[in-house]
Amino acid sequence: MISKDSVERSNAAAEATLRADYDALGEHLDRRGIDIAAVKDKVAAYGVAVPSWGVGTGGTRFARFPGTGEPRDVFDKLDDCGIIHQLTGATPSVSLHVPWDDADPAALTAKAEETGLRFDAMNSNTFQDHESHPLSYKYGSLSHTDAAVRQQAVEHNLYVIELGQKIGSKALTVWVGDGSNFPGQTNMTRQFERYLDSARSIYSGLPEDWRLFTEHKMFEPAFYSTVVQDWGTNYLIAKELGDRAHCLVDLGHHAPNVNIEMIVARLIQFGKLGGFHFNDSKYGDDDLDTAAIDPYRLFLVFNELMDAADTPGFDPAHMLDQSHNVNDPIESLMSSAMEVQRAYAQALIVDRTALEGFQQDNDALMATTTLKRAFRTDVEPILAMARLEKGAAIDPVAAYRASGYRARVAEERPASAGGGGGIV
Ligand SMILES: [Mn+2]
Repeated sequence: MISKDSVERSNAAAEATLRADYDALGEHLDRRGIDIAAVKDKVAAYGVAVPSWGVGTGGTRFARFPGTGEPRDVFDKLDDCGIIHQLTGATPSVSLHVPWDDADPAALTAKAEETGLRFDAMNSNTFQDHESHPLSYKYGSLSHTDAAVRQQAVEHNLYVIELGQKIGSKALTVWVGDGSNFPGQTNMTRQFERYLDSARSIYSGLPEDWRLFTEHKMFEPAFYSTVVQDWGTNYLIAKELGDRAHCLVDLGHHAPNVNIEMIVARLIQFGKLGGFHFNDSKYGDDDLDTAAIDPYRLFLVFNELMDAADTPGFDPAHMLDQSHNVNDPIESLMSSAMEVQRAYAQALIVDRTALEGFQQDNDALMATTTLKRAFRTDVEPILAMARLEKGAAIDPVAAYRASGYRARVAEERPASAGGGGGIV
């Protein structure tokens, strides 16, 4: 961990300015009938899960340029995730990917305790071959033509659930790369039937208090067709499987210009929104940092979530899922967690009564201005004050850079290889 002194030094330099900004924003929001302390308390209670695979440098199909002090194993990853939570106070949980993060559950639990973290949804990996899996996933996993490969993939998912139960997780996220690269390569109907059969076998092994999230993705690694390619197919899966099956929306897994907030609204309306993988994209599944390209879209997603906030049992999982190619992953993940918090805070201050009135009166201009007014409000002092009050950093990136953490771990962690493909 970074020393408390180091964080306090960093905060001392910024605290007076923050208090002045917070008070000024408080007065401004008060004139709008908004209690800044109530917003701050909600923001302080908010958390987004960090993906264990996010703390390493990602890469593309072409190359990977590793940074220094990259985590060597899941325990190093948890150390890095612990730093992200220490400085932002916004990422209390970690989502593991198995077998990448397979380890002794007692050791995982002990490390989580040491780093102040808990475990969010488990992720199963059947999109690449593993030493412990004798059969290849080259032509798919849950929808493979060979029943033995499908069985191997199902058993892996059941193993991941079992591991998750031992470390306090309550959900399994399944994403498969199954699809085809040529028209005619696969019978699309038969392939989806095979997928559904396998998914039913996984669902039947799901503990009563667990949820199953299926994640759709338009393309890649299959470039002609993908078996779970969009939210419609994803909804069909969740509906076929049962009440504990829900759809996970990864913001990067849609065609450009798709109205993602509308997909979110539909899934909420029919009780099938499981959660999110937050990231951003420009062209495809670019896995860019959350809100790096389109913060307004992220806000509009949160606007839908706030609209449904009072729905009984509504509790979607919030996770980051992005690939870091040019930045220090810790800095990117801290910034992204804060961007998610920002969108949440902005959605909290939307004047919903006014919005409903304008919608009812078909006053399109004033309705959209109502959203813009919330989006344009600089809520940074609310986020920073929430961090300060919980002992995190007013400016997490500045505190991180001042701490020398990366240089320190680089001494213990040998440089990783630069070759190999990227991360999904
Ligand atoms: Mn994802």
